[in-house]
Amino acid sequence: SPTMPDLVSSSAPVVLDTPLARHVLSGLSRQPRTLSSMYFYDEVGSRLFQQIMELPEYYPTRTEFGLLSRHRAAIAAALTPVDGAPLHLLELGAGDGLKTKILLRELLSNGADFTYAPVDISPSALQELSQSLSLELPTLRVQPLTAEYTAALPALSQVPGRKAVLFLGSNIGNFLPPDRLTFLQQLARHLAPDDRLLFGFDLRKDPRHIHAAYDDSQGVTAAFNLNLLTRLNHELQADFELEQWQHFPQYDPLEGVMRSFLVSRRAQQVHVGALGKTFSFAAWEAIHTENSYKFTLPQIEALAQAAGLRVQEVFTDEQHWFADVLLAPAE
Ligand code: AVJ
Repeated sequence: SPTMPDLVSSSAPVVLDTPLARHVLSGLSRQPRTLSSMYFYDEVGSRLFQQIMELPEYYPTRTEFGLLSRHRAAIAAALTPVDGAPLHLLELGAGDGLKTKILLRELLSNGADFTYAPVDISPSALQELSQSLSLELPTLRVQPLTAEYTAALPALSQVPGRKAVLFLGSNIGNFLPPDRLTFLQQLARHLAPDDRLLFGFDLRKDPRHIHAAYDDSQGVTAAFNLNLLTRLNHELQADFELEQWQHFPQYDPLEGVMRSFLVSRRAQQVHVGALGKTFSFAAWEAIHTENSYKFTLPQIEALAQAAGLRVQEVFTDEQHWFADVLLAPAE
């Protein structure tokens, strides 16, 4: 009954068994400490990311939006089956779909026969997207799915007809190189010869531009990174004191990767209630929270080849800051 004192919980804490809890246990128990950027996107995080996309320093979204507008006719043509067969257009990590709407409009105005299937890890982002699509593009057939990318792949083999998979925004940059290859190989396994992929890649450029995009003057990116700790406080009953942690992004021009960290400003202990565990952090110890890889075209070619794919066409902006690459199964 609710009035009975709970005598068990103090000696045997209830350990929560969720993907987030398991991830935090392993990520904070290892050295260096790591937490995955996959968990940035709760409701607040998704909203902060929308704010990031509007920042003057955050060039990727604006650049990709521009190149999609510029090349929309060619891209829509490349994605549309020549024989008029129905197309299943899957988008991994759709978010607010702002960039994708350029292509959706183009396909609709061409009279293409297609279903749009956005996949996102954030239920709130996906719900907002579905609502805005039903208002702005009421004739569009939409099949949303709340899932992490890799969980959405098996469903691909169930799709009977032609498929195209969108993975925009350089989301692929979050994967470590071996995971990136595995992901693309898995995806390639679900493709028939006429299926296509359109992948966004942030390209290498002046490191100062890249750095500024992840260290904006308004502190939105800092809030986005720190929100991960707020999420752990709420969902795992942790007691992170946000003032004791600092957003620290660093670009490595050798590896072409922007790494983001949360650095402990002093020696401190953090209790995570849902794990029944306390973690000790040394002064200035870092938690690695994100990788955002930047690419070269030869690297993209090599990646495609290693995954059993070929680069069919590269769409880019005038400055060559970003590329949307059309991939097809290799012969
Ligand atoms: C959504 C993964 C493409 O890596 O640039 C933005 C996320 N992190 N600012 C990126 C992000 C910090 C973004 N991606």
